[in-house]
Amino acid sequence: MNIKRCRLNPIITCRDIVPSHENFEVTGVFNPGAVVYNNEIVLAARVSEKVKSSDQNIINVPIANEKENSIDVASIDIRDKRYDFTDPRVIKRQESHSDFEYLTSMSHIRIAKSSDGVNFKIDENPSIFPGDKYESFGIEDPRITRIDQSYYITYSAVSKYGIVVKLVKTQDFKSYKSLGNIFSTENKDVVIFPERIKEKYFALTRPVSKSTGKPVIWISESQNLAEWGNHRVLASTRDNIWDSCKIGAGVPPIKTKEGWLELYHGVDECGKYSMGALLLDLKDPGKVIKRSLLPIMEPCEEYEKNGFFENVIFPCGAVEFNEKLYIYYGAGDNSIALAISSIDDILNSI
Ligand code: MAN
Repeated sequence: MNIKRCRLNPIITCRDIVPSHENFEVTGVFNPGAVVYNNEIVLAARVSEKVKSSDQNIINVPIANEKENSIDVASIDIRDKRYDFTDPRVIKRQESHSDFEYLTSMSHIRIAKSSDGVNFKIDENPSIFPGDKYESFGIEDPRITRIDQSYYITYSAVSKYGIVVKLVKTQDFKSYKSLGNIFSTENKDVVIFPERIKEKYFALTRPVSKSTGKPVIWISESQNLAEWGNHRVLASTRDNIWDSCKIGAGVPPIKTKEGWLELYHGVDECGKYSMGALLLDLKDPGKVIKRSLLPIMEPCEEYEKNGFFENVIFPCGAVEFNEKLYIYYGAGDNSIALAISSIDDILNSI
């Protein structure tokens, strides 16, 4: 499989990010949506931050306060036996039925632009910052889809109500209009197709069932991008291989001569996140034509294996640029990396 990591990887790291607040420390910049806009590549990156702490036993979790338009801080002592800190991403309450009580950081969305796809100029301020009560723990993993002259950004919003999916529209990456919660809890990894198919919009989604089964990729339809229906399973996990535990859409589907190409993430029994591909029917995207048996990329570089969270390749955006496919992915929940391939090479490998 002909796919090359950029030799300057990781191309964006925490050191490149100005914190959004003087008391904050950046813990990651990762999982970026990507699109070409005005001949430049625009990334919508997830930036995670925590409140600085002078005591190494205390984690200060920022929580957006919608009413006051301010940030509250939950100070948690890592010696507190009521909590479980084994997953660096979350703080769990022992014996609780919930997956977690707090996230260890709060994320927002930051724009970065580049004319060569490798060297990025990163905004000093957030573009989309947690605002309403569904976003108080942060907003994560943006994906961008261009439809006609507008850019639609989907992202996961995390709060005490769970994880929902939001949709935001922009024409210029300067002002943003929220179109509300498009999928209720728990859903994430939503990518919208770049054009209507038989007059309907389509999206890949990732609902999570609490009762049975594993998190897998679904497909939904809409007349107006706001209300979605005809939800059905598109692709499931496969036992004993790299995508056996969960799968989720990665980049918004790319139109090719053979079908819609979807680069997705799959998680194995050890919690390793790798990237694979699905090929969907052009006229009926609910039909899978092909699926990669082996991952197209799996974590093997230092920055993918040893980040904030180990062994993660998490693609959220890919653009056709200079006759190649530039795939932007989060590495180790810590930095942004670039892999370059071509649509033909990926199609041939599936
Ligand atoms: C979840 C999400 C992602 C993250 C991966 C790996 O799927 O929270 O944002 O990159 O886990 O930690």
